[in-house]
Amino acid sequence: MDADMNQGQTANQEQTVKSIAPSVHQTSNNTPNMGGGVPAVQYWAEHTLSPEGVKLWQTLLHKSACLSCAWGTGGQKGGFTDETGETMQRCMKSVEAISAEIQPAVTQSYFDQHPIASLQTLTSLEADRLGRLSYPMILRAGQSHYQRVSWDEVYSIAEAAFRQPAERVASYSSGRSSNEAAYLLQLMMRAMGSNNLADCSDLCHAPSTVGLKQVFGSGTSMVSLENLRKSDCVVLIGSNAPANHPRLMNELIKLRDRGGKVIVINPIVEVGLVKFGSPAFPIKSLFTGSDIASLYLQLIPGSDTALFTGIQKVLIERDWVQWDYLKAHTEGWEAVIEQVRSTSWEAITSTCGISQEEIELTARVIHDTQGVVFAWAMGITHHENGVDNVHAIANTALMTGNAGKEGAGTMPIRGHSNVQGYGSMGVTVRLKQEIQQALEKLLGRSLSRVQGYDARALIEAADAGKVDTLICIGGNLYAANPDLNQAKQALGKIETIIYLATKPNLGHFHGLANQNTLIIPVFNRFENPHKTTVESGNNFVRLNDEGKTHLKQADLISEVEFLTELAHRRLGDNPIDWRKLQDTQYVRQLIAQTIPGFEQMAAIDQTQEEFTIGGRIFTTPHFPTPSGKATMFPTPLPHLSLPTPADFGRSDIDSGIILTLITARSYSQHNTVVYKPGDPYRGMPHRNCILMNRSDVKRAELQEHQRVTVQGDAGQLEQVEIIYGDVREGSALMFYPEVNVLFKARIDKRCGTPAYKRVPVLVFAESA
Ligand SMILES: Nc1nc2c(c(=O)[nH]1)N[C@H]1C(S)=C(S)[C@@H](COP(=O)(O)OP(=O)(O)OC[C@H]3O[C@@H](n4cnc5c(=O)[nH]c(N)nc54)[C@H](O)[C@@H]3O)O[C@H]1N2
Ligand SMILES: Nc1nc2c(c(=O)[nH]1)N[C@H]1C(S)=C(S)[C@@H](COP(=O)(O)OP(=O)(O)OC[C@H]3O[C@@H](n4cnc5c(=O)[nH]c(N)nc54)[C@H](O)[C@@H]3O)O[C@H]1N2
Ligand code: SF4
Ligand SMILES: [Mo]
Repeated sequence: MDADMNQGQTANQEQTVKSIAPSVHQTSNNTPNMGGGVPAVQYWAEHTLSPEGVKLWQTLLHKSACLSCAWGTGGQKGGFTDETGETMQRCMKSVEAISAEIQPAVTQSYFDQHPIASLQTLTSLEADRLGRLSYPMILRAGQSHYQRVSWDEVYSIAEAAFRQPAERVASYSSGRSSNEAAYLLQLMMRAMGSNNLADCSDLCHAPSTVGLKQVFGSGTSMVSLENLRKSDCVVLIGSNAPANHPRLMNELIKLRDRGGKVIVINPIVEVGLVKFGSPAFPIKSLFTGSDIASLYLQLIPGSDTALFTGIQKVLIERDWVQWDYLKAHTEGWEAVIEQVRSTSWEAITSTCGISQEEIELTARVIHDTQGVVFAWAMGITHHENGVDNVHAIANTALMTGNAGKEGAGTMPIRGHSNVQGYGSMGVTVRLKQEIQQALEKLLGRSLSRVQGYDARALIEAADAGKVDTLICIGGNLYAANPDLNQAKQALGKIETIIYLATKPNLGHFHGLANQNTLIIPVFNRFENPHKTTVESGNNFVRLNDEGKTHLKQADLISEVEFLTELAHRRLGDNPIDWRKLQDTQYVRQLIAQTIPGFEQMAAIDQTQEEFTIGGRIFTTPHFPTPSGKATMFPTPLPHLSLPTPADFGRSDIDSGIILTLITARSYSQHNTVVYKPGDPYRGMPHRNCILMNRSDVKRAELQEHQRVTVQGDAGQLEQVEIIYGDVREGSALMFYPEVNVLFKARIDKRCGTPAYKRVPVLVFAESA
């Protein structure tokens, strides 16, 4: 095709593309007409100019990675730089996270005066606002209050607890802490003979890790930030990046500026994905906003596999498949092509709710662009068929030759700021063989081959009375799980739970052990007395400088010190000299020695050179699989049926509606920790709201602002206010963690991740 023709076609196509890009609907009187914008800067200004401002600025400038998301801003080149050295890269989410960490300490008299029954009435926001934890505490069986406890007693309880049989001890972790703490945690657990290393990633991107590993032999993003900047199309699937990865929005703005396209796939029209006002471009973007989506596909939740099968069907029908690439660089493609061919258009469009015409247009945009990056988050992974979703995306990338070249590839957008580092360090129930062998060499004996518990399996095992001891390095295992009542009951059967945390959260008050619940207050990333490292979602390792805490007379400990001391007491000094590892330099030496791709860690203390992990970024189509080729897997279409009122045991009600509930984050929370009650960008004034499509509300004979009951298969929430939103008909949105009381866990069995984004609920009027 000659260049002119090509250009003509692109211009026409741009028009059509625009026609299905949404304009911003004012779904509620007060919703802003773009994401980001002035409120984000106002928040910045209010906080940085307030009395806490000095401390906040010191922290922002501290040479350490941002605490919040895995986009990974900050580090040795200063708090504001990304890995390419570009500055002005800290968003208000970072300020939000720091503000919470620089609160004063909760006083001892507070815990002396408030029994556990009173602490259990606190909301997530109230628990976080209590302030920082500053001394070790214990809640003993039969007692009503958390009490201060000496370090001697802490260690003697912990040591005894870890003398239980190895299969009855477990850990859970959340990727806020360092690579060094992660490495020590798994080394200690494995040295004790336990593989029970549950991690928040089990509830998050495990389907990406499992799915990508099967296809490409590597479970992380294959796209570097530099490569993202060379792409001319980003397909953004199931991500609310304006709230959860704000600096990614700058990349999308730059992409649109250079003539690239953004295809958004999401059942909800998120205002910031239509238009985003970025403080990084004050003149161009902040006040008027920049267009983000060129094409917005508002599909039925849980149907992404069907949509991608449709895109692949167009590629086959129009002969747009890169056959030479497929034959040379992939295996298993025949079965995938056959499956797509034999799937009818009717099945595809009725499953995903997107017309054939729209799917054809989408395929054309992907076909017409040079480098396509497929990026996704929880909208893809939080499903019973999460791994299929990931396979379907990877298949599309492979059929169009968009894997293993510059400016293209598959890019899971990771969650917590060091969640990926936790996986790399071996905190996983799917340990890589190379690491296993290296650890065996280090420990001088073979490791247990018993399958460990992932986060869901841990809850089930605890509920079945099979766990005696649990150590939690951060996180909130209680509130992050589906079915809060089950989570509480399960944790309540564990004899000893040790929580290492910076701030109190709901888990510390509801996730109580049968005998002893210990809370160990720890330094956060910018306070640690030693250097640490973390890994961003783009596979970039950052070095964090030592720091100091603002808390006066606090009795904090570093995660590294606690773990090494516990390991020393429990395991002695042979073959690992645990106390020597309190100096994190030595931990980095072990990491360099045993974790593939981390060889440069050996010199980082001398060079201070942050680095991209070896063997992860692919710019040529050779992958770390036995054959060097990618493996393709057929992806069956999901059967998306809904229950009936009778299934909820509610044949008594004659009004109401059954909806597919998406459970997600508001614009002002970090996972289970709520920073502000409402969500202005979705017009939701408080947390007990349900965002519904106007026509569903009418169909159910309900009204906006009416208070309703929302019932799932595990529980119900009452007095929930209906808010109109641009949600796909038949679905709705509510906020986690509160909503976790509603439903039981349905998981993708290949990775254990719960279907948080497709929860069947019955919504009905209170009077019914
Ligand atoms: N400020 C802030 N930043 C964070 C976090 C935070 O809580 N606050 N959490 C961190 C963590 S751990 C994570 S995992 C990430 C989470 O980042 P996201 O994945 O962006 O978070 P969610 O709020 O779960 O939003 C999921 C999006 O997927 C869409 N979606 C729901 N169902 C489907 C579906 O079936 N298909 C498609 N295509 N889309 C769907 C929803 O409408 C929503 O826009 O953010 C990280 N960053
Ligand atoms: N319904 C529903 N449920 C979900 C989700 C959803 O979308 N919907 N999302 C899931 C996802 S993606 C995830 S990742 C999980 C999140 O689950 P978790 O990671 O378990 O939970 P967080 O709320 O991130 O944990 C926050 C706590 O970590 C502690 N903390 C913070 N910084 C540090 C530190 O430096 N060191 C230590 N030791 N502790 C620290 C603080 O005490 C804070 O209260 O939730 C999952 N649950
Ligand atoms: S995008 Fe993520 S890593 Fe970057 S400043 Fe914002 S919260 Fe921090
Ligand atoms: Mo996550």
